[in-house]
Amino acid sequence: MANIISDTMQKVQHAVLGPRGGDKLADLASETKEMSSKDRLTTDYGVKQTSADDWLKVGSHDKAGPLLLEDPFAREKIMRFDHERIPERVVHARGSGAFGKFKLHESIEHLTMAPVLTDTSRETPIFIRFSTVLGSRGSADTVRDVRGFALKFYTQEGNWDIVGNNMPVFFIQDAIKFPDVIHAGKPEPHNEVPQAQSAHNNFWDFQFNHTEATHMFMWAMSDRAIPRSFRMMQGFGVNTYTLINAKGERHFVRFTWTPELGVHSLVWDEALKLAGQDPDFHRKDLWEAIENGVYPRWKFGVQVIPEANEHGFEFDILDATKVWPEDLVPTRYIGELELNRNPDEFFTQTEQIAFCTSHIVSGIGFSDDPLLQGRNFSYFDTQISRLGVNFQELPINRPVCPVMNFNRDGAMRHTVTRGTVNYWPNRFDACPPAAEKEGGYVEYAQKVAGIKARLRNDKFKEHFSQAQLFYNSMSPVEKTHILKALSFELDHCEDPVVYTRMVTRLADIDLGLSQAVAELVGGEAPTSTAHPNHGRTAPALSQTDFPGATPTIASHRVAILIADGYDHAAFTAAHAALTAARATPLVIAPKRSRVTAADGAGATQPHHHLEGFRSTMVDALFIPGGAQSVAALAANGRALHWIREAFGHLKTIGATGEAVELVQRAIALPGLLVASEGSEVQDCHGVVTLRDVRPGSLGEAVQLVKGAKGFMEQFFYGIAQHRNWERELAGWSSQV
Ligand code: HDD
Repeated sequence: MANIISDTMQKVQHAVLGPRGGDKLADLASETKEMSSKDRLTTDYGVKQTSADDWLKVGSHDKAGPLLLEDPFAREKIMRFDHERIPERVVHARGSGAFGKFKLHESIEHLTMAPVLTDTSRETPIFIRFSTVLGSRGSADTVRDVRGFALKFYTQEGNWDIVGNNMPVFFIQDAIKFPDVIHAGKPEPHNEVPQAQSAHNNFWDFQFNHTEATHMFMWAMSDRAIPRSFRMMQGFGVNTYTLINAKGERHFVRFTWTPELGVHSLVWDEALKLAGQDPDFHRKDLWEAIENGVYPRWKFGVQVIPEANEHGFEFDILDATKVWPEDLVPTRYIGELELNRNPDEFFTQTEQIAFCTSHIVSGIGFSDDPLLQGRNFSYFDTQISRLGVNFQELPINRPVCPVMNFNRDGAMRHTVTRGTVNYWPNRFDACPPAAEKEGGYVEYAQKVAGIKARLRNDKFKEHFSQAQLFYNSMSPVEKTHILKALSFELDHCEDPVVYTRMVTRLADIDLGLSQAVAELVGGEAPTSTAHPNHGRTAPALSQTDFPGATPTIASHRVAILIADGYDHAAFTAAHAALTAARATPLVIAPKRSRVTAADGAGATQPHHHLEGFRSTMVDALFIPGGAQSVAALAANGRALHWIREAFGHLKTIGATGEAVELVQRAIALPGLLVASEGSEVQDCHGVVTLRDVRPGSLGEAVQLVKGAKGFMEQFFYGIAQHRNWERELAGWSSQV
């Protein structure tokens, strides 16, 4: 019997470990099928089919009669199709993800015994799924919403999930409130309106009535809620976990990861337009970057508080509506996350992946954070209704380490376990629990005492201080965006009770803000407040103010606008420099048929035409000269709109030769001088121009530095800044 058990163990081990032990991709490959022309069409039960087109019928070849229900091939095909959909996630339904790895650079052995955080020789396979929260599976990517940022580490000691967001706090403190906050945000029950929006009566009614949400709704009204890319978001585990070291000591911990590309956002008008023009914008962006080999990376860090300091802060460190400000608890970056492979199939990988906050490995523990404790129940439960009780056997969910226990049966169980016993203890001593020294999960012996009651810690009752801290820490531009976002959202609330009361709530954050919003949306402007703004700020809350961003244009999309007769030399130089910098140049012309250069110097096949693609889908524009090309673009309303819109969205625009006047004409703002003269490069608020182009005069973008002399350096510097905020501060962006 012992042999049978160990044989079974080996088989299971092989099945879960795959040919290269511990490697998730190898594990998945062991069951992945490729389709080729050598394959033949079969039924699900393996019988080859001779027709893919005709249902079995009674009749003749010139008069086909009724269909026969007897046809097993047709019935199987239709039945499988009828059942293709599974319930979508009740929240975070819209999402996409990728595979990658976690590399630990610095061991935190003094804090935890989890090898994933102590063994620097390891690379741990990961899968990350990004999502919006409120919208259903088919909703748009760029809506204003919190973004889910869920990590699954396939460690050699079992799966570890951090089910995080791109914002460090949450709307509620206790999990019992989750259905309320979600019902309030989802489409309203009477008419199922609106889709994927917080801009409606019920959402804001809840925010007013539920003051603990105040801090979080400020994050949701900030630029963090309209990211430029999943690759440009910070991630946060939000909840307070614990780390347990080999000495049995415990520390409180929050997990944070910060993107190499910096944190960047869309502008609101762009986000609105993209929702219609390219609803899959974020999904495609992630896919494109990985396919182009520009792998997204995040520095992975921990904020740590020793157990003895638990009560040393003015806020409760177990309260998920509060950040641990970086000046009080700095983040220590210890490793790196990288995404480097797109999924093979969306459904079986991105859709079927199941995250559970309760999935932790030894050396990591929970805390008494009441949000986390409730989440631990909810995720496990929801996977059972979405995927079934055997959800952990699905290829994307199964661990890369051995799995063996006495859990059995249930719908769609497919592991076959040989042996005569399915319980512990058993007469064969089969599959005993592991000792701690064998890697068994070590429970921290936490002292717990008290009464049984519906309790809430006293410090949880303060709801405005960190909302103020967040607002105060924003740059002037970010503050303006929050004002506009609140004004947009409250304008969508038709019930005066909702928007007039919300205006008074804003006074608990900042009197000036509440007065400005009141003026825009209606409602009486408050003149005093019970909670005056304390004026304090904290680092790393503003997205322009956090460590780790290296200026780069890698993976940025740059449109090159041309028509017949374009300047081939300038075009080629820009195209080559962009490609060398690993940006993605996209050639856009009035038509998607070959465009010929001036003097027959060459020809180019555009990627898209001006109507099919829009300026919202790129990060910057370059327009080479060429009299005929520029005249054609100047006579094309859509081309002018491209330039104006990109300017309004604060994007860098580069123009050479005759295109300099085109840009001047398209933008046509008094006081904004974009035209350069002669061979001098001019950079006017991110409009970079060079009138006289000579061979080699565009320069190469070696460094992305401000005030560089060459055209390419200036242009690339602008792109790496993402947006030209000066234009917005000068009021120009809203005038074009
Ligand atoms: Fe949640 C999904 C993040 C609070 C209940 N949540 C879900 C996902 C993310 C988060 C990223 C999508 C995972 C995926 O890609 O499959 N949720 C959070 C964060 C929270 C949070 C950062 C606050 C700290 N969630 C929260 C609470 C509850 C839930 C308090 C319930 C008490 N969340 C769920 C869920 C979901 C979910 C209903 C839906 C789909 C799923 O779990 O797998 O169980």
